[in-house]
Amino acid sequence: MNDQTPRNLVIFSNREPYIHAHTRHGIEVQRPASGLVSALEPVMRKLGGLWIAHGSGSADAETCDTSGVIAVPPEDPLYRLKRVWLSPTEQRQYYDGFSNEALWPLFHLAHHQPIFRRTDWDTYTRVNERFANSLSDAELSAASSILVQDFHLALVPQFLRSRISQAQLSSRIALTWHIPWIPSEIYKICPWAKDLLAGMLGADLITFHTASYGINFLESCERLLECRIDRERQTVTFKGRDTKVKATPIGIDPPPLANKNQSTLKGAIFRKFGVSAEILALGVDRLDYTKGIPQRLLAIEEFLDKNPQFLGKFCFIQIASPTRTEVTAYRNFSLRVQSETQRINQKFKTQLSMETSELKVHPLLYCPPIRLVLENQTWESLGELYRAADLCIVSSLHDGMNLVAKEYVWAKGNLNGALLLSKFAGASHELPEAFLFNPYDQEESARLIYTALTASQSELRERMKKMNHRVTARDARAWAEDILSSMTA
Ligand code: GDG
Repeated sequence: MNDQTPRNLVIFSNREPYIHAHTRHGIEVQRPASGLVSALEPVMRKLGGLWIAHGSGSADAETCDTSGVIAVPPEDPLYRLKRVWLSPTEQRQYYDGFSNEALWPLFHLAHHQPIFRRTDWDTYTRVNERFANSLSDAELSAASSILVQDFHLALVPQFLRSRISQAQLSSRIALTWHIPWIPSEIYKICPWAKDLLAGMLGADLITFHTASYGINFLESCERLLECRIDRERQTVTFKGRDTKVKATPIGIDPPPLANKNQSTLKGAIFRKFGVSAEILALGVDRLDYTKGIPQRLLAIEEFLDKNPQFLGKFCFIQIASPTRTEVTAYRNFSLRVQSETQRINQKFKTQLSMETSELKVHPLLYCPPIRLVLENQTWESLGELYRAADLCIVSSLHDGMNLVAKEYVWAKGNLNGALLLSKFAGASHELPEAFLFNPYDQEESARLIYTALTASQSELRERMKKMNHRVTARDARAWAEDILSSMTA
């Protein structure tokens, strides 16, 4: 073991915490917009160690040594990042294919048929093995805790396990699952359902964001594998080894926000996005079909149809950051959201200009009720939007947790605002004081927008206070430390 070998923590994730990219100004370091990275980075900074991830930046290879290692954070190195290289075909089959076209729709009940290709599965298996083997023998024997992140790397625990057993090491492995786990009747349509479970059970601990996902997982193991389930201890015994299953909801730890006045902020935001209104409603999502954006737009349309007194006063800004643009379903989804927005905005414009309309708004003063922003925002800009918004709508059709709900509550601090939150987002278990709704029920969703906008200030304050207390009490660091301590318990 040399000085550079980490003594303790190793993290595996698909996404890297620092990306080096060629830009007009030379090589720049970028931080990805990822809840997972922001939850684990503070822990890695504190404990030091090794983070293994896919080297995805255009200048990644030039900025690290011959074994793919670079010390980070670049300005003040505290741990090592080791990059795993993938060919364009591997990236297409392992990431776009099996991860995003098969597992993602499979685990989100959002009515998108998963696409299972044998070539994608084979590459997924090979890439998972490559990730596991990128940890050298010396690094493996020095690692006491290994944290494997999410569904892209479900087989890594099994590949590591065989090396750990052979070398008779005491390293412990946790797999943290960030998306839902579905009932076994649906899960078993995956042609490699058993292999995936066996891969995961190489871990000592598997965490989910809610207890119900853990229950579904135990049931999948029971139905598909020859194993023993102990529901009291929440363990699966498979091939003579125990894996503990635990609900460990992820928390957030965003950077601080400048303390600006809410109405000044709102004015600045309306100017920035070229809209004018009194009420600011907000949506922030990756442009993903699981987030229920079209359902949200239709609910807003029905709300305005039924409550035309809000026309001209209400503006909904949807931040929709482009994501997985290599996947056809995502490109089609983006077009659908754009055309739905145009249709709704045009409909109300036409309605207002009709002679019979009771609401006389001069065409030059007409402000479309929906502003769709298809660009990634800085954290500062997001924080300001959260703080200024009177209403934040999270309408996921299914979501492991949903950090946007927590970020809105966190950014509000002691200010008032209303959170409309899907019952099918994991966050709804921790935030029952939100206005909870079924995003498939358009009538209920529209009614709830009205209810939230007309609720008394004292009701909003009560609800927000309770949620804010819970979100700030259990941050990202608490989540990671909970996992680390459960691994050794
Ligand atoms: C997966 C699970 C689970 C969004 N747009 C911008 C931006 N974001 C940030 C948000 C938030 C994150 O991205 C999105 O997190 P979510 O939790 O909402 O959703 P997923 O990306 O699907 O995450 C999810 C999560 O893993 C963690 O376990 O909660 O259920 O699906 O932090 O703020 N950030 C910036 N600019 C943007 O335009 N900077």
